[in-house]
Amino acid sequence: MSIPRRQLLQLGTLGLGTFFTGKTFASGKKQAAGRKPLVISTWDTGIAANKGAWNVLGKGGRALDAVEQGVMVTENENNCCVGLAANPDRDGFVTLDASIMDEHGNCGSVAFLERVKHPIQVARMVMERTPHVMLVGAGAQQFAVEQGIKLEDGKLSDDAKKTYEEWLKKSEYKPAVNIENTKGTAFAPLRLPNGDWNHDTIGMVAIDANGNLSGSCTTSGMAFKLRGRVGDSPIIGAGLYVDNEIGAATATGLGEEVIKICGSHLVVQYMAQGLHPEEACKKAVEKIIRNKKGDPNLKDTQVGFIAINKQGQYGGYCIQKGFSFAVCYADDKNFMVDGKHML
Ligand code: SD4
Repeated sequence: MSIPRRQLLQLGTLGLGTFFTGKTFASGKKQAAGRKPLVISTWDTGIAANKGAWNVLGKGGRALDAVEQGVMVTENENNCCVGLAANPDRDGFVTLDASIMDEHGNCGSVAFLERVKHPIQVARMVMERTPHVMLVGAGAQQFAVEQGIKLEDGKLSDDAKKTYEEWLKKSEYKPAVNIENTKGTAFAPLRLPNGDWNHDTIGMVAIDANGNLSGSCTTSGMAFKLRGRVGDSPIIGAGLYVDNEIGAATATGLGEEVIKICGSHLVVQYMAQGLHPEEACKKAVEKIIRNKKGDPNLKDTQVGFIAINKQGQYGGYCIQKGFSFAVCYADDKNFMVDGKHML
């Protein structure tokens, strides 16, 4: 097949996979057709969050609104580790990080934010109402209040208080994020009423009926973290990245490792080279594993990525067994997928 020069130029920016509209990728593998609209999000809490997003997407709404509404469902849950009901830092304060990105490459984020129920809303306000990308700490809180957001009382939820008091007995600082599905650790977060382990982050990426992509990520970060610690979730390119010409990705797990490789941006760049979202996520996971070669902490490190591309194909990959993500593309199609894992 001969490709006209103009289209060849496009290949440079969009990647082979995009050009071939999702049927054959650079790897030569046949790929399943994509879906639009589509939303995917991390961990079991993603099912409820996807429903929130689908309320927007299913009616032909914008992906940006969907990813905001979707993760707000999780931020709202009292028994959930995302949002104000989450575990505190080592000084007993819940501090929240969130980011959002739209189809135009606009983005906003907040970090080290206290007493705000929906950090994702504030992240969107930073994006839409300021010339900046990121606000942190007291300044982010002040901005939220100026925008009409009510501050909550800052008390720990009953479950978080119990977990924190238990933790204080040893005050051992040994973060082990999200391997609780398989092992259970001193840092294991709350159990949901149905017995499932809960997680402290939700990352979500979506494509709407018009083919536009957006993403969001919101978290309380690692339980019992050092005061002031910020993870990957509010860092554009690390915990979240969207390129409307290529795809969108988000991350969960040990944020430090995600930041070191600009994880979500890397996943999107792999998709730009023509890799399917799952392959792209796998490549980013491999990079972390290569970086940590010989590090005894690798066995206790979890990172998971999820991604969708412009064709509406999706995938995820993680370091350790136990990571799952929720996929939704119809009223009656909202299901969990076990992330493939390296170790
Ligand atoms: C962080 N990436 O703050 C977040 C934690 C996480 O499920 O994803 N937990 O490092």
